[in-house]
Amino acid sequence: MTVLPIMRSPLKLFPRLLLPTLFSLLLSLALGLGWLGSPVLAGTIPPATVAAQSVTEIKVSLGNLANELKFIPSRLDFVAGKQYKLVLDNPSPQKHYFTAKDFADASWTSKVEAGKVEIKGAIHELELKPTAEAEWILTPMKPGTYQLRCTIPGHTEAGMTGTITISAGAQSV
Ligand SMILES: [Cu+2]
Repeated sequence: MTVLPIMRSPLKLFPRLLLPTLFSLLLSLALGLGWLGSPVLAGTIPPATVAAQSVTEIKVSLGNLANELKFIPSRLDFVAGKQYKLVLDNPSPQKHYFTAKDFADASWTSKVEAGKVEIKGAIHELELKPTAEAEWILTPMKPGTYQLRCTIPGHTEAGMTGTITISAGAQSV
């Protein structure tokens, strides 16, 4: 029905010329948008960068208000090659250590932020005083099972330990 008025129009040649022209115009538009759209998107957020920038946050408390000697949670699971923000806090009335040397050696540390200090380089142990908080941004690299403990005398023995795993992730890169 919509085509008929055109075909009845005095310019009888037009329908045959006009329709292909319209189609090619639409096609050019679609392609043009595609050509314009792709480089712009690729320029701002390349897929590889999106994957690299997504950070998984894991929170761990060193002790608690009741002053129990434990990490909460006591089991931390990571996937190799992914970036994590390990958020540590100490809600207990005494200081604790987050000691995981082998895990730290098996990971690539981007930085540690605590208070107004930003620490870069190898980190094996973090001391958190009461109410302290720290953020450890790292990428676990070497799959395995690693020990976590607090090295304050008596705390490991009292059960202030944990298990950290790094599993081999889907290495798509
Ligand atoms: Cu402790």
